[in-house]
Amino acid sequence: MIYNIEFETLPREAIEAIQLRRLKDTLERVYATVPFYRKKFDEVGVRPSNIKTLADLRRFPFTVKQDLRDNYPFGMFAVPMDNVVRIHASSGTTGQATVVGYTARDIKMWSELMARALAAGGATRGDIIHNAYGYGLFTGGLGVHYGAERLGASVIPISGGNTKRQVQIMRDFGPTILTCTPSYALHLAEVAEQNGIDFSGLKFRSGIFGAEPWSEEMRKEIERKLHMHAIDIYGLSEVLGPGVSIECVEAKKGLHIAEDHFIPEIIDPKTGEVLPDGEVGELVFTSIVKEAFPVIRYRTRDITSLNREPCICGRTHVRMNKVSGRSDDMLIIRGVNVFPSQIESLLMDIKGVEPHYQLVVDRVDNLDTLTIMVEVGEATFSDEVRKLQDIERKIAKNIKEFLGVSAAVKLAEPRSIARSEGKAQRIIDRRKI
Ligand code: DLL
Repeated sequence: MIYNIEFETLPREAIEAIQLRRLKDTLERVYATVPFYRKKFDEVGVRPSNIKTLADLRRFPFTVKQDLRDNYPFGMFAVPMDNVVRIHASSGTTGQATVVGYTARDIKMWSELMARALAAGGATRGDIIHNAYGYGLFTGGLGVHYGAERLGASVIPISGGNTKRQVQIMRDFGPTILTCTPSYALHLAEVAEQNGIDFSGLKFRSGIFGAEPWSEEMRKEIERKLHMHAIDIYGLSEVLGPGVSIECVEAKKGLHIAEDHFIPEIIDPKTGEVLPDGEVGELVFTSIVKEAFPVIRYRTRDITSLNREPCICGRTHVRMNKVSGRSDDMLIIRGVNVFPSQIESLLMDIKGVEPHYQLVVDRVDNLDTLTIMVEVGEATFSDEVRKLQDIERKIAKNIKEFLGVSAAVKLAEPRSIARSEGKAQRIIDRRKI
């Protein structure tokens, strides 16, 4: 079902006319209200009034995650705090988190986009939605929740964790739509099996899975084990949260980007040059409706390509292909975004620990695991075992506290971690997705 038939099936010229009008408004607004954008535009000598066609957007500078961090927490908000009704943050509880805000109107439009997304994934108002995305600063839980209510469906706000109970609720409440990360979906299937529950006997029709990369092979496995359509949903806090783009259940081939709200571009991550449709590069978004936290040419670091072929579902919005990776070293561990540099700075805070470490990421029983191998100095290494264990515990505690991920920490002998001649190979990602 198409939730907003008028806007989701607009002819190309109409989409572009809306985009141009909304882009001009947004640029005027950020120039007037966000000192960061005013300074950046002035530096390269562009003015909002320079926008005559959509192609003129290319003259404007990119925005990157570091800019958000430099303006932590609220420096890039385009409205007074009086008008902000919700705050989310992408990850980390240190000063490194990126913080985003929403006005009441932003929440309304996000709900609309999530209602569209759920409908594209096969949901209708008669559905019961089992929402196992985390509720909290992460945008997944509340984003889906508001969309589900907007659609008129019944939402079970179960959030993440307590998997055995989730499985019981699935059996007892008979939900028809599942929303969670794809890896958690597979974990749910396993726990269900251990508890004698077969997904084929449950009522699910579609699962709407995202927040981390996943492959076509994983889609097949989920569909086979969970007996439902597996639909890809994409988004990021800086741009909105979930609902930026979604696959349609009819085609399951590429994610329709809500083009009346966001202008996508694909760039060469090295040169910043805009690439033609179909070429693979880094996805960049400009938001053209949001009030509290508009972003201009935000570099997502996600690698994909755009497809403008007409889709069998009737939606006219451009499709992005499944995200294949990132142009930076960000890891997504159980839905939490973690940069190796954040781990490094926590390690370096601990006395006796050396700057030689490796992060091993794996997937055990469909759940991500993180093991941190880190060297200690000679003096520390010859200490009692108990002292070494204390250090391991302290590191694990800090990582959990500041980054929100659980890690197994293994101290290694001095000089035991391979040295490299070029870039250090700090990340070993064994997950097969
Ligand atoms: O993950 C928003 C979201 C919640 C999307 C629920 C979908 C479902 P962040 O925590 O800010 O926001 O992380 C954003 O996650 O830049 C991608 O690298 C990655 N990501 C999100 N969805 C997908 C996806 C939410 N479908 C970062 N495929 C993004 C691949 C994804 N990567």
